[in-house]
Amino acid sequence: MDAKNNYDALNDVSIKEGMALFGVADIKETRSKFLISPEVSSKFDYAISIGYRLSKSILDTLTDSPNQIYYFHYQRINVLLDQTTLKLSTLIQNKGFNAFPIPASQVIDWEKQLGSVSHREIARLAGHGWYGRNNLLVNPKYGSQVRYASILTNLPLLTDNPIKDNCKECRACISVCPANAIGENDFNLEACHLKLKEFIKTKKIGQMICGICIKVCPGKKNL
Ligand code: B12
Repeated sequence: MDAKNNYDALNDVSIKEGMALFGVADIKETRSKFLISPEVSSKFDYAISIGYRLSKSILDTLTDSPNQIYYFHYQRINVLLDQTTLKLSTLIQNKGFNAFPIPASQVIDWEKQLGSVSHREIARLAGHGWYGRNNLLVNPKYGSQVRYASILTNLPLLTDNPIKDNCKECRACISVCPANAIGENDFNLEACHLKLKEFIKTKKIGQMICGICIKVCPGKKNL
């Protein structure tokens, strides 16, 4: 009963903060793969995954590369995600448990381009979607138009299950990728990475972003 009450209370706050998705992953099997030390990760059995849905209207302004309004939108979403993980962490700590909020977009290893945990893998385990051809998590309702953040915790919580689905016949992302990084069943991360570095120079965007494979992946039941 505690696990359900805790889940519902945190879900309510997450919705009030503007999140479109909330779910909980059991991370006992996965936590050893995280970049944070095992001494830290072994204390946490669960990870909460929250997701913010991007503005369709802002994505509509993208043609073949990132622009300034998408860049600002990206930054503000990261701030909102991080504020929401902090608020949820406060609630968890007030209940006498531990919370380890993971920032939406912090890179720990710059050479290998790695964050401390994979928000995608946590979101997948929390039932938010499947890995798409575009290498992003695809949610049935919102497609890839969601950014995620996570909180590791030992608070007793109900857990969600991964969705068993895939992109099926949809190939909308393959032909539009400016880096030609998306194949039928493979994703060329190096090509994607190089193109995003190029955009930093040519588009005067302060971060490695693109948005094109997000724009064309709106989900099946999107409004
Ligand atoms: C560094 C980084 C990058 C690097 C690439 C690094 C990399 N190694 O992938 C660069 C700069 C190139 C990049 C680009 C982009 N990124 Co980025 N990036 C990150 C960041 C900060 C860390 C990634 C990381 O640590 N990866 C480490 C590995 C271990 O984890 P992973 O990448 O998720 O991959 C694992 C699993 O997902 C799984 N997996 C992945 N694909 C598949 C496929 C199958 C079939 C299976 C079984 C498993 C599987 O296996 C992988 C290894 O364990 C994350 C935030 C985070 N902490 O997760 C965001 C993040 C992954 N990026 C994101 C986005 C949106 C983008 C961009 C679209 C940019 C933009 N915002 O416009 C592009 C497009 C990339 C693309 N199409 O894949 C989102 C993804 C959201 C989503 N809906 O999926 C994240 C989660 C940020 C967020 N807070 O939402 N990114």
